[in-house]
Amino acid sequence: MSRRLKVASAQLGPIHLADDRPSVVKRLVEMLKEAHGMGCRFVVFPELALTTFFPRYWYDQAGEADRFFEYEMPSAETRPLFDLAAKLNIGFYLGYAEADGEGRRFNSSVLVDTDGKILGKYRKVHLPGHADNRPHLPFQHLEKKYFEPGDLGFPVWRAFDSILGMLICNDRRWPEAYRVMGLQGVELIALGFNTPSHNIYHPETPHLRMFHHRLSVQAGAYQNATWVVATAKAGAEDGYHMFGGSCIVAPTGEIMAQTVSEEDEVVAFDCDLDLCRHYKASTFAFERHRRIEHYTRITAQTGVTLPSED
Ligand code: CDT
Repeated sequence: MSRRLKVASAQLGPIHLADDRPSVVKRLVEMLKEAHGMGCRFVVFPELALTTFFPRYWYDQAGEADRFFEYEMPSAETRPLFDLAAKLNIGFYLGYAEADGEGRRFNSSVLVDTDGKILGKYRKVHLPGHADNRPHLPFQHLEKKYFEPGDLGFPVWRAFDSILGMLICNDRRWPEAYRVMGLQGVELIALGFNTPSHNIYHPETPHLRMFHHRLSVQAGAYQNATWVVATAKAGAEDGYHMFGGSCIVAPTGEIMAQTVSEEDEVVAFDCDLDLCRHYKASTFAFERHRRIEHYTRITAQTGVTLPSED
């Protein structure tokens, strides 16, 4: 008998500055119910799923950005989602802005089990963007101002009869992130994202932006023999557009399900977890084929070291 896990990618349409937490949690609750109705046991919500993508805005007054952060998880406002999950016996991944109570702030996600209890937490490692004020840009990308890089590494958990890991948005463009989990036998990676349709640093067409998103998650899935469930927050938030393209990717690298809208939308797929084993035992049998003696640069340096010119 193969191991199967029916999962949902629960994409959110825009969340505007004026939208309050209870209205957002209501939308998440509706999608959790929909995923349950589809027979899913695990649902992946987006990155920063409780608020607008606030790092596009420069706030310089002390405390001005505090309202975007969660000070406990679950809180009174998010608890209905956790309670419903326990009632329906369904687990989920939820991205949110974390204030840890000791003055540190992270772009985080939690893994919630079918009893509504938090099983694990991940803090985004690869923070994109800048920390300084660049008011001349059409919008900003201030993750380096509002968050610290994650300090928890890339752990995996035994959950839902699988080995499960988490990533957040920009992490998906970094092969090292997948590989660290691949080396722990990961079988399903949950990943939420908010990706602006326009690159503020370098012109790119929306088509190319979507291509790079799919290229990254499909390559990460294939090269590590894992399922990847990538879920967007999409559409125009107060006029700032982000693309959709939420998808469920097989260990073959193929997209098995994807959203078609930029609204709240749930897509599901019944994942055969044993499909991972085939690739983990052949093309990507790490223990037989990896040559770590040649990989030292990967952990020894960040930037590029050019060869000498003489
Ligand atoms: N949220 C997030 O990480 N977004 C980035 C946009 C990078 S452009 C500065 C992404 O990789 O999709």
